[in-house]
Amino acid sequence: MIEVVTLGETMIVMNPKETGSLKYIYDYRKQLGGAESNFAIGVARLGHQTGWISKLGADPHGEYINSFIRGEGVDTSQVKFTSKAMTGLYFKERSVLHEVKAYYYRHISAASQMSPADLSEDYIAQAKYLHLTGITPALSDSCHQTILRAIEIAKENDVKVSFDPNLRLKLWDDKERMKEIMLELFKSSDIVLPGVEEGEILFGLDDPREIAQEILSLGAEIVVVKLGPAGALVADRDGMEVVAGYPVEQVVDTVGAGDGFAAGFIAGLLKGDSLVDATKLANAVGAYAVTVLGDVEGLPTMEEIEVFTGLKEGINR
Ligand code: KDG
Repeated sequence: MIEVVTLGETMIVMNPKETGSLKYIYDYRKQLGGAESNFAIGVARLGHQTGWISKLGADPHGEYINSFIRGEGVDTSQVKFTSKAMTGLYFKERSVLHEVKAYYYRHISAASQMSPADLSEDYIAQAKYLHLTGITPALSDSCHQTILRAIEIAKENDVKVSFDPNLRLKLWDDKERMKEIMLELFKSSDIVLPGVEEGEILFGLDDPREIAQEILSLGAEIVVVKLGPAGALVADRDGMEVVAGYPVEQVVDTVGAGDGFAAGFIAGLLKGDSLVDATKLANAVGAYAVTVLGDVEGLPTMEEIEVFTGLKEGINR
């Protein structure tokens, strides 16, 4: 049985081998990334059955993405291929001016053509959690309708909805519409996992406690506000607590860390952890993920997390 289902776009990632303007970059490492499949791979590496719903181009990039994700143990039986549109693509750029800048080539991509008709009710209904992000409704109106339908199915079948706003400002022409849609999605989610910056953009608040309170008052049961290296604030109706993060000496790539965080949190809940322990696991997975180049390559197994957090000694030779 699939315990966690997620839905969203995955793209080819062109990761430059050097820093500086893309204008002068000639060598890239081809990888892949998509918030929801990053999350699915994260949960699978932590030992749980996961399924990813999406649409890919019937092209070599789509085949590569599907094989990679399936190879990580994620169920891809609900992934559809279309010859009418291409698999999305994005380039990362690193410079001293900013950590990572994304250049997207995903307008009218295959995934942006997902529609509610692509969903199987039985597939979502079998899960304990449905995980969604704020990227999908930014892709197209039909993608927005698709996640609303997925939420409806989840609600009718006692599947908990977890939601990471994952605001990608480049994807929204109308920022007011973005806010409206995010608030609507907060209201229909059981678990919301925002970052502090997202709280600032959406509510004009920079205090994590106030951000959590605001989202709880909209109806969510659990809110976890990510605080970067400082950890996270976890809140429900009974209280709030800051859970310290894990220090990382060498930060290599922060893209995908938030998805790793969400994967750790849901994997913690699946194994029956308290909210604080699930947040500890989330912090550890997020911290581990930033030590490796790539959106998914740094997502750890449970054994790696046990060594990383000092619970277990690693045997290297
Ligand atoms: O959270 C990481 C994602 O942002 C990255 O893998 C690519 O999905 C992506 C996006 O839309 O930026």
